[in-house]
Amino acid sequence: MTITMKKMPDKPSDKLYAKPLKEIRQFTFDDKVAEVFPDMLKRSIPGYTTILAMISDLAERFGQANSYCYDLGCSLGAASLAMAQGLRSENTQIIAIDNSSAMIERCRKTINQCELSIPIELYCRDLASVRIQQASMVVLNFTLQFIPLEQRQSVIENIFEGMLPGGILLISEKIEFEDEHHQQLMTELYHNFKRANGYSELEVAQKRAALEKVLQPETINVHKQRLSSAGFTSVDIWFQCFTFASFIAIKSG
Ligand code: GEK
Repeated sequence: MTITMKKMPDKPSDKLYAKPLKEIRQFTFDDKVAEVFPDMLKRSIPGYTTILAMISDLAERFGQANSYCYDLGCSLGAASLAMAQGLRSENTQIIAIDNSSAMIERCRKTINQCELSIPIELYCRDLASVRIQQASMVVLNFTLQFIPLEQRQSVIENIFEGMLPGGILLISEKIEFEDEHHQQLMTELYHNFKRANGYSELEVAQKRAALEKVLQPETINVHKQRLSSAGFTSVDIWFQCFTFASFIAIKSG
């Protein structure tokens, strides 16, 4: 499906951590973050645009007729729009969920500006409270990392239960490594990537401190084991760069 925007919105650049802050508050998805979010993600997540393109391709391949496609932690709806672009199946609906009202409000405005032939329903909810049903595709694009560790297994099990046979789950995450030397090298390369994208040393350090208790990365093995133990049969990584990875898991048909 081709999506046409009635008017391209302005995209302000992320300067949230550019000045020295007296106190570094815990990172939240408030209005200030939502305003600069597209710029923030593009400059902070290696491969973000590639991952969105893959979400579109996978939606075309895995979308089933009479099913739902979920975007959990949708922020401004980038993954929902990518799915809408790829989907070809009949009577498919996208359900996009985020617990930040700042994100959902802006997401709604963006979606209203697009001419879509596939409906996108938006809900401001905690994704852990949503019962997944009849899903042919579920996307957790950099969202699980913000869910408390003790809830992650049940979130994945709930997704598995609600998926149709042959359905696909895509999870992108910040990851950590068991080997501390590799961890250090990947972190340094990632910080170089951020500096190359115009973030200063101060911005990198302050953002890192703000995210420290909020974003909890896990190892590749922990992710794979969780997905397998929930029942997914085909589980692997399709994208990896520095401290970021994207997994796909399929519920066998
Ligand atoms: C993208 N997927 O552009 N319930 C619902 N939403 C949540 C929860 C929760 N419990 N916890 C966090 N969020 C998007 C990018 S951003 C990734 C996702 C990042 C939401 C949170 O409000 C935010 O909008 C999103 O998850 C994570 O493809 O900022 O690194």
